[in-house]
Amino acid sequence: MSSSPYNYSEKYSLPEYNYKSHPKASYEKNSFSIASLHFCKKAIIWIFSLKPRSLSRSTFGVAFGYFFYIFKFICLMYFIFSKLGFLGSSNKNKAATSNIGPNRESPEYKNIVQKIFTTSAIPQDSYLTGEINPPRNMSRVFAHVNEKMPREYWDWENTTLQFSDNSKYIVDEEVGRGKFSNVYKCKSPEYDFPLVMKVFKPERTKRIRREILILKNLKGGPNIIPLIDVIKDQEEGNPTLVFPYIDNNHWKKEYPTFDIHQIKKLIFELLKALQYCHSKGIMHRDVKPHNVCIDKNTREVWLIDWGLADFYHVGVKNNVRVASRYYKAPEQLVNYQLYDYSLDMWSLGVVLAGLIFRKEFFFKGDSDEDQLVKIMSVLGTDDLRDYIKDYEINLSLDIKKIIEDYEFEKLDWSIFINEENKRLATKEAVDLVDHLLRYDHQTRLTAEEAMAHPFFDEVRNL
Ligand code: N4N
Repeated sequence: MSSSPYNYSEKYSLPEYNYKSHPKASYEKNSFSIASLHFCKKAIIWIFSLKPRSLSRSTFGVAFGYFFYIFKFICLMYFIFSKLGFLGSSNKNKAATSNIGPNRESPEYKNIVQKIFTTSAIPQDSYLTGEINPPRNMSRVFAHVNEKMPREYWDWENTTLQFSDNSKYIVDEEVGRGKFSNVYKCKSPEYDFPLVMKVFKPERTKRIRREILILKNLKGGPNIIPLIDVIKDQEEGNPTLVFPYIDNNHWKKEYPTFDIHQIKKLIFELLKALQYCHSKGIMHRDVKPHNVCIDKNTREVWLIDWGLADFYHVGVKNNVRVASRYYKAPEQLVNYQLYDYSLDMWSLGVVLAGLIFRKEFFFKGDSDEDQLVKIMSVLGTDDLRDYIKDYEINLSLDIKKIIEDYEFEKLDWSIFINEENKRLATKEAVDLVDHLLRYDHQTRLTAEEAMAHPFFDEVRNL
């Protein structure tokens, strides 16, 4: 496969792409698919067509026949119920090893893709729990997703860590260093594609459980990095997550080369991942170019590092000290803790603004306070004051002083357009940025609404 940027659109066209050839296509085998339904149907027909009397004419034969008949019926029922998940507790242990990652050929996966691709005609009921006129302090969409799920779905504090055998992993070079973890390239004879190990630094065990539960809940979602295994590293025995290795260029080198079509495709793929995780009650909370991997060869987009992600619960206060400064939303900077999924939409808006205006960082503050000033200098101070009033936000003295002392007019987006970026900053692109970068988080587009924006007309049905 060539990696010339001119073939970009071809690589992205869904019908032509041969998913079978991709190594990742084979991870997930245990989901309840149409194929297993057919198997169940066949098995039922087989069992009921088998008359016990036909086995033998002796009394013993008849008794044995009936016994066999009932035994098979029980086996079949067990099989069906376990597939349907009624016997869920019995396959908890298997989860860590074999069944993680998207099987892009499975009917469920295709359904998800189908649903997300046809966003221009969004059916109303796809908003599941959507509120037309939601109260302040509550997400406009997917507000009650976690309430409706069993406790095990979101109660990460009460999960137990389970580690599989680590002896088959062979560690290569280090590829990344983070605050909470180091990432090493590695391989295993079980997988014919390269892997990475994300080795956590000690004392971080609480957070790891949250990350693992979230990765398991989101497995198979579009463009969500699939968790392959959970092990202990061979050297120190620290908890370690195993993912596929993504051969990617550094975003600082790659993003300045993007044309408008590549930008649309990238943002649209990220929206699919965000729409999916939000619909599952989860906010990523650290959307930034660093956490987006674009495969050099296949051009697939993956949203990685779910270490800061968390479950959304109505009325539960969240820590505002997450995300990287340049992508922090106003609600975090003014310490409004009842934020929701729309936090990710701000960060995505900042990524998009950086792309279309060809700025490495669209808002580049030297501190959290300065970050707010940078945002105010673009969006103006009046709307921020309205926002603070509307949501009755209690400000710290420092922030209060900043908001009172500065006076900025809201800038027209057109002032950011120059000779260099005018081909990217089209009317639609600027309009989308304008609908994502809003102080009032309830007025930002949701991921689903953003996917319906005309900016994506060109890429929506690829
Ligand atoms: C995560 C996560 C992180 C990675 C992969 C999957 C999940 C990766 C690289 C490739 C890489 C390659 C070249 C240079 C630098 N990390 N890093 N990094 O945190 O969830 S995949």
